[in-house]
Amino acid sequence: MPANPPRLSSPLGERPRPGIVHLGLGAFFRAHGALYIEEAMRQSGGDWGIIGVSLVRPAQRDALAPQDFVYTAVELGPEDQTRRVVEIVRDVLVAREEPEAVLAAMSDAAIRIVSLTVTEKGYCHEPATGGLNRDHPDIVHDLQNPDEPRSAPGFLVRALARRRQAGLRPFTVLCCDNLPDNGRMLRGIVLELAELIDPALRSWIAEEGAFPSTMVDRIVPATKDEDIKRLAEETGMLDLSPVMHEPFRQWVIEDNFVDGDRPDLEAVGVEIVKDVAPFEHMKLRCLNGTHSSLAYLGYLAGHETIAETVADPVFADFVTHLWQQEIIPSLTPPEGVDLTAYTQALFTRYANPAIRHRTGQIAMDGSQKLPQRVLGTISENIEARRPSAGLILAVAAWMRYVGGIDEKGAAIDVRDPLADRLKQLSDGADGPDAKVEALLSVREIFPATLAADTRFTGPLKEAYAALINDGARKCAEGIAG
Ligand code: CS2
Repeated sequence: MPANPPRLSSPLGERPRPGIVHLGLGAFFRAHGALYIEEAMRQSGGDWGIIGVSLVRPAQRDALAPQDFVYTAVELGPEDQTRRVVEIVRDVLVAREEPEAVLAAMSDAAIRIVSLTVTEKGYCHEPATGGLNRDHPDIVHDLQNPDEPRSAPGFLVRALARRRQAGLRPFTVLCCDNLPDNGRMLRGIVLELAELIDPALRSWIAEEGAFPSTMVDRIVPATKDEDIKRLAEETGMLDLSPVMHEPFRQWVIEDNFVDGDRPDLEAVGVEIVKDVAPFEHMKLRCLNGTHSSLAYLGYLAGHETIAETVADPVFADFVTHLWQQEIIPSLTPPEGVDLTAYTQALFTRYANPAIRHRTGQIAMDGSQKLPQRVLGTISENIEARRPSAGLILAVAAWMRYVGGIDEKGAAIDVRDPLADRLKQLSDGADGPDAKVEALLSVREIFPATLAADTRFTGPLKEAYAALINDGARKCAEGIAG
């Protein structure tokens, strides 16, 4: 790389006027929604520039501000790559530093959509039920300090209250996280919080607001220092916040916007549909369910990335078994979709060697992910007397993972909002069966009926014991072989 490459900056003077506030401006949205929205504006016009918000950390703003908020999106195919400079982001605010500026932006009449990628844990909900967790420290804080919120639901409710007071229309709330019925779930959370503040506000949001459900899909591993360095070498410009993504992308959105006001997304391949549920189930179970399964088992088996994991024939067979025997039979496909072809294409996406998606990254926040990715499929399979041994093995691998020690005796850096509690439960129990029982008692993750069902707990205990004795690779081989 040249000694001091110049900083990337906006090549065009003119930039789009904002129409969207996005909460949680991480790599995923910058490599997915932001690109679609920019393309839709280029194609059909409209003022849909994006004001990004980081809820807590300033890193994203600090990296993007000196480069006029433009960044490079690098598409990594198995053989070649393409680059594009993205200019749709106009500003980045850090909510923890300036909550008032965020509320002011969200209450501006020009803003018609507030979209979110705050990750599963950002909704302050109970993963097992989807309802608001009223004891969440950020929710407790937001009820006491409504004008200085911390949580995403707190910002939504306060900004909607201000709009109502100002006689403005509500914005459309566009949830883009991997949660089941994500729009409906977020609507429930927002209404519950609004009710605690002002029942009239709740009614207004319920009547006038819109919370379309969405299915989002693109594999976007966290950007690494080596990506930044390589890009600077290739372009001669320094971009401190590029995003690396696979070629594939899909966005399915329920046709439900306040006053129908939105970018012309169909023009650029977004599917606007009546019912997102079949797409969402397909993606959460086929992609995210196997991603998490491969992440825990692959990590324990010593594989660093998903591509490395599926390059191991044992795990290639294992994931194929999961799709064919355990997941596809649980699904009703969206009209016109062939699930076998869909999962074959998924395998090719996982195997893309240019995408270095770390198993440790996907393993994060398992307590928030397991219910919708894996446990729902297991429950339905048990009721329908279909096989579930592979998914149950994945749950056992998660239990082993959150115990914090890998197969070689090294410590695992477990990142999860419940990490301390999970470790205490595991450490405090004596022997494999007791550890499984202890972790099954976490109601935020395991519904009481499933945790008491011996058709689940029996095989789970066996799988956990086998993982301790034989290791993840051998256990996965036992399932698919
Ligand atoms: C992954 C997802 O990190 C994870 O938990 O499973 O981010 C996944 O890559 C995306 O949902 C793909 O669309």
